[in-house]
Amino acid sequence: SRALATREIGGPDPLVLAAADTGEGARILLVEDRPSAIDRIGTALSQYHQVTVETDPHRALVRAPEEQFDLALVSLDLEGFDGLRLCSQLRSLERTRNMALIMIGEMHEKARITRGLDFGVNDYLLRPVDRNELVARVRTQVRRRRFSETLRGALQASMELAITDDLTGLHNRRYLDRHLGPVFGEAALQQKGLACLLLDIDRFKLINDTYGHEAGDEVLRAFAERIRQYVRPMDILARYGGEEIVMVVPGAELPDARAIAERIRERIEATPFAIDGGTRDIGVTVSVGVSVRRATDTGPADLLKRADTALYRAKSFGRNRVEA
Ligand code: GH3
Ligand code: MG
Ligand code: MG
Ligand code: MG
Repeated sequence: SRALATREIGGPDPLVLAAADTGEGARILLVEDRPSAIDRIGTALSQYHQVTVETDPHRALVRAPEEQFDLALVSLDLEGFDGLRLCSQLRSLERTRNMALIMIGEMHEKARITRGLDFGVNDYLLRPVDRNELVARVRTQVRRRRFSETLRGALQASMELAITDDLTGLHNRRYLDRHLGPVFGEAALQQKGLACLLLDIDRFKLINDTYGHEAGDEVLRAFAERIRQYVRPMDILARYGGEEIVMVVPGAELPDARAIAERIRERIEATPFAIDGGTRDIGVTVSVGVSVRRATDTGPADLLKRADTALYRAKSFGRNRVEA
């Protein structure tokens, strides 16, 4: 997801993309049961888009979320079915909520058409459908839809970037600061355990000095990747400082936390990191400061402080060890 974020952020300006978009090549679902209209609309649109015809509105409701269309054209006067209801259902389904929607109706159905526009159908066409108008309205909706998807992607990527550490791909300090409070509060409320592991590479400065900063970076990335393997979905893993990683484990009491820390410590010690494309092995050890939530803690800062103190102890007792 980091690669994605970087690409999206560093990529072309969405506004430039939108201007260049021809609005062609969309996946379109045509929900229509009149053979003459299917032929007329299908033929016109097939020139520019990939058109799927569905005469059965019930089937359309199943297919639309599964097949991810960019746009649906829905007839308002389907045999025995309210096309307006289909539109409203498509609008409320999670997977079709953002799909572009165009109604096809008769002049005398203006009241229903207005209701449709009111709950979010994007546009409409009146019968007999004019070919050029059809093509133009579809193109406009396709472009609008793509543009908003691009913006959505860019926004999500920038939000991800803001909480991600560039070097390791782990969450950053900002993420930790924002999430630890709620996690701590939840644990306190439920009177559940909450453990904090502060992991710091031993004599990392020496690794930089010996092998160079680039190699140091590589070791850091590999270190983060290895620790990532010990994390469950509900845990928080963040780069805390230069070569320190913090791991927060909801539900864990001291024995569990110690065991996790000890497993990681052993694993780091046992297997050196292969760097420079596997041409060089660098042996590393890690010291871990462990703390668990206490009833007297007033906030996450107390928890972090004790982990830090424990880490300091692990360092002064000779490193490559776990202290709590
Ligand atoms: P200790 O066992 O006491 O932890 O010794 P140490 O050398 O690991 O500790 P110290 O905190 O004194 O030094 C950490 C070093 O980590 C210093 C800094 O240059 C280096 N460092 C911090 N961030 C990065 C980084 O992103 N990349 C690289 N290569 N080095 C980093
Ligand atoms: Mg240090
Ligand atoms: Mg260190
Ligand atoms: Mg350090």
